[in-house]
Amino acid sequence: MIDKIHLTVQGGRGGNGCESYFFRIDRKVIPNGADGGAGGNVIFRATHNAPGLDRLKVKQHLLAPAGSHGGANNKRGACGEDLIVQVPVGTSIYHRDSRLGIRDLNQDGEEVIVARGGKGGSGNIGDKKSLPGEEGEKFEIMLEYLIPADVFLVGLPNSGKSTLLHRLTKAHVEGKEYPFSTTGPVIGVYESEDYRQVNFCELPSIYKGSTEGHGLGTDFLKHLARAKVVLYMLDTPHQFAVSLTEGYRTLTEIVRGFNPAFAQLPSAVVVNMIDLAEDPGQVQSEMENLGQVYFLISAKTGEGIESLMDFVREQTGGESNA
Ligand SMILES: Nc1nc2c(ncn2[C@@H]2O[C@H](COP(=O)(O)OP(=O)(O)OP(=O)(O)O)[C@@H](O)[C@H]2O)c(=O)[nH]1
Ligand SMILES: [Mg+2]
Repeated sequence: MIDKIHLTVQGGRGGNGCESYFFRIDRKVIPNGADGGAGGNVIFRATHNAPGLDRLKVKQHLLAPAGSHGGANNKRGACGEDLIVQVPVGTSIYHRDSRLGIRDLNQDGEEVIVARGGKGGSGNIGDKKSLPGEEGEKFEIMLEYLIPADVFLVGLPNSGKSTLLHRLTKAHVEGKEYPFSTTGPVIGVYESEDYRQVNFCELPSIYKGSTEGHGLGTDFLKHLARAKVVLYMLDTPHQFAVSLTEGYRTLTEIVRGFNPAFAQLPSAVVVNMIDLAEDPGQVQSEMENLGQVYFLISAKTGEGIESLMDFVREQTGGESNA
């Protein structure tokens, strides 16, 4: 999945104004050249149906159609059509050099004019001077797509994130016996009894080696910028950590190291596979000592998931992110 691309966008050129004269029978010369039409704008529109940004990679220079030239006999040039570029909901647009934000497109149907078309030149009608059309605005821009989910599952390898996501959202993911089976972010929509939707996203697993370039790296953590809640997933057998506590510390340290602001996001610890715990009481007391909001669940049997979802609903209350 490509989630960052550079593009050049340019509004259409305005049509030229026309210089033309009508020679009346009484020999009077009347200027009748019309104005050129304005060039089309380049507009970015967010939609849920848009394919990823990959498609835009093919054409890196987007130019809106020009306006038509003005004609004789007072015939105005037609305006150039707007060029509408569909991007997925969750796309942010920046000026490439200054990194200044132009707009975050977070709603279906939201749109922004990024480069305006040039004005059409005036014709010589009414004794004006006829002028050429203006160039359209031209900008170098950067598009970045961040997954617009409310709840992100961040966890150790094989901790059961896919299994939980599948159980809650029927997303097309399956829990697999081997670690790192999820190689890119996976999105699923949970629908509560009151028909409110909560968007979930499983991120690929992280563990101690991730920051040293092992596993799948950490680049995907950038998507947390849109999170309302982060669920840190651990598993009672703690295959990828010395202990649950150490596993939790590893996860939060990696996230904080990636972006200190992410440490402030609302979060909870989810200890999965409680059905496999030899001593659930011991797990509970270890979590009490951690001093964080925690849930003991089994993504397999469903145990504990109801109270986890009460918490999620409370944290994501109000409107969904997408
Ligand atoms: N007993 C038990 N097994 C579970 C539970 N949750 C997941 N599993 C199993 O644990 C294995 C790993 O589950 P996944 O859901 O793939 O874990 P993940 O965190 O998505 O792992 P990766 O993305 O591959 O790193 C699978 O074989 C699941 O069937 C649970 O609550 N109890
Ligand atoms: Mg997975």
